[in-house]
Amino acid sequence: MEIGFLDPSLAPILEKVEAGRRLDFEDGMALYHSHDLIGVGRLADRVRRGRHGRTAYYVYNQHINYTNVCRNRCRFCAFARDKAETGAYTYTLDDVRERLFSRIHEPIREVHMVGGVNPSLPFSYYIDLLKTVREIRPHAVIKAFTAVEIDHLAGISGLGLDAVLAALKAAGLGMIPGGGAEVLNDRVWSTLFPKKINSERWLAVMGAVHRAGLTANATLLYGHIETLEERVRHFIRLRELQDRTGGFSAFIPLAFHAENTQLSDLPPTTGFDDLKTVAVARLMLDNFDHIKAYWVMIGEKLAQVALSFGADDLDGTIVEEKITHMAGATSPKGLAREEMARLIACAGFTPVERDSFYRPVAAAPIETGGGS
Ligand code: V47
Repeated sequence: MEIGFLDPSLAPILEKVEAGRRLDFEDGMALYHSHDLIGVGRLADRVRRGRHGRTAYYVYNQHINYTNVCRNRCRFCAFARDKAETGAYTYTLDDVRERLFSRIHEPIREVHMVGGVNPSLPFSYYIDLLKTVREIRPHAVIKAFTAVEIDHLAGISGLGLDAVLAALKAAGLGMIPGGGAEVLNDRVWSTLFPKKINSERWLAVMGAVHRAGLTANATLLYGHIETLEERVRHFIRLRELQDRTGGFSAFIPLAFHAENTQLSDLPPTTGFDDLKTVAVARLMLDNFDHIKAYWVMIGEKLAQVALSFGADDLDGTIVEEKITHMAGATSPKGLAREEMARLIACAGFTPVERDSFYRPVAAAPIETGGGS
């Protein structure tokens, strides 16, 4: 099919895409600089359709943010608190049980569990957390602990990366979420999140995760102080690790929300940039299977449109999202399964409910909570 571009600089990129040739840094910049959003979107859609046809995925999931106490205090974060600060919380195992049981009759396939780097919690807490979820939700995949938390656990357990991952796996860890990468760049790291692991360490932890046989996602936090060059370099660094390990499953662009953060004077991302970033990610990350349009960040309406700009997944039902809503997100806190399917179908795609590994789910079993 012919693509008529308004921007002639996209034509050589189409040639590369059609020949299956890898896009380079300059191509990434040309895509970002182009005002032909529809042209960029059609390029991304071509690649998306080659991989996934008309399928668009979603997952029935539950988020649990077990603590907001965090010693890193990143400047872009509205979620974190110091231990003694108003609003600080840490769930006990009973709190976690209560949250899981409150939704026990729903066919939840994935429990997404992340929190702050809380120096008061012993390693045994994390193991017990995983065991608790596994006991109550034996059929769900536990996608938990970003590379930042894994690094912390390797330190406090004294086990190092490989052994800590083995211990977490044995306790029920099934997959690693993509958070904590932010922008894989030293300038952005030292300005916005200097107490957190840097880009080299994030990539090293993810390398260990993949070596341990765990799949992981990857993210980019965009729309703050980063430059377009830094975004494109971020994609290339992720792509290089993926070439070596093949361990990444999905990429999720995260649109920065400024409210209640130290960057609260920054404007929100635009719809143009949100769609462009989904499309550029699809085109640059040629070795990633899945690109998520995370509706929490960009709203469910734009996420639906993003399915035609390279995304093949809307993420999940969620129900109680905290990190972005504390930073002013106006999207709902959760979406019903029927609404996810409707958004996808109305955009001309076939909704497929999936598990964490993109296996289609037929009739998900209702858990009884470990035999009760
Ligand atoms: O690591 C923090 C980001 C991430 C803000 O792997 C913010 O399937 C916007 O990683 N504005 C957590 N973003 C979310 C995340 C995620 C979400 C959904 C699915 C998956 C997955 C991963 O949110 C953090 C950070 O990068 N974040 N503060 C903010 N103010």
